[in-house]
Amino acid sequence: GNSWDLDFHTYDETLIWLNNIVNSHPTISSLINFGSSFEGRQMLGIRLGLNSAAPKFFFDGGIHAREWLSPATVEYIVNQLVDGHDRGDPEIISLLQNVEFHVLPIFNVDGFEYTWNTDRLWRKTRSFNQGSTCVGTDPNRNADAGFGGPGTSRNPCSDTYHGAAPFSEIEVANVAAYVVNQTNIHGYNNIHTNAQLLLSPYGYTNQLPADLADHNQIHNASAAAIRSVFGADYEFGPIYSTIYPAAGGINDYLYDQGVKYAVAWELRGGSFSPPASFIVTSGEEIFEGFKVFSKFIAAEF
Ligand code: 0X9
Ligand code: ZN
Repeated sequence: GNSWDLDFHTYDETLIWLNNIVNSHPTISSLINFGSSFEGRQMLGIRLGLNSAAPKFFFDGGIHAREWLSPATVEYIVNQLVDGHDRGDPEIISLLQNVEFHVLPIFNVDGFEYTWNTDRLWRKTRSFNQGSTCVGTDPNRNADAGFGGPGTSRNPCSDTYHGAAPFSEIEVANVAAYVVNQTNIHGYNNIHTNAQLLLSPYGYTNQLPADLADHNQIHNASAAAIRSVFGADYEFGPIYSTIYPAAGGINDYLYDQGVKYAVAWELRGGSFSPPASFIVTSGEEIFEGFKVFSKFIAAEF
């Protein structure tokens, strides 16, 4: 493993880490600037691949500020892809030739910073709400996918507050616009902790998506690969029936915009603040599932 993966890292450290990778690997990577957050922080990500004509797969971590294992696991995956390339691992080289990865390690940058300096269990964004002293919107209830529907709150003080309007949160609008403006993008994974589930559309309705059978197939294969590492059981299925109704999810929005495999994975954890030793454990098992998921995309598109 990489020494980066032995600890959780701040927003500032993560910017340096991204810049270091791109500076030392200009042929396989470049920076992605998704725009600025509500408080003016840069939302910085990385593109990784050897073939810009390959189907694209976007994944992000840290949409919920307190879910620190999520950015850490996303960063573990990036390190595995970079290190695998550097040592000439044929499986990783082939992956980088057949899929182009677009990655945003920390989605909710303002909330994440707030968990480091003020409130470890903060979840939402840090935007202001008119007529309320409560701060923040749940970015995972804010997309234009059944907005305001089941599993959302209209109370700005709630942790599942849907926000004033679809895409009122600049961070959610930035990510949605970025993905929608890509061509040939077929995978999107919005990575959370800690329910240990592989979730697929929909969260806003109990109606089943047209691609349910393919979603179940890719997740069944991913879950088997994850299980092969430490025996952990990750169940899978539509958000609505597998965890609970939750409208306004960005994965649902992107699915309805045509991204066929627009999913949300819930990592292991048991809490929102597991010890740093969980990073390598989570990373090792999730990377196996992630490779299987990526290979399905490479094979189909
Ligand atoms: O409630 C949520 O947003 C997710 N659980 S969490 O504990 N990480 O907050 C589950 C909902 C997943 N739904 C979508 N991605 N749409
Ligand atoms: Zn979450």
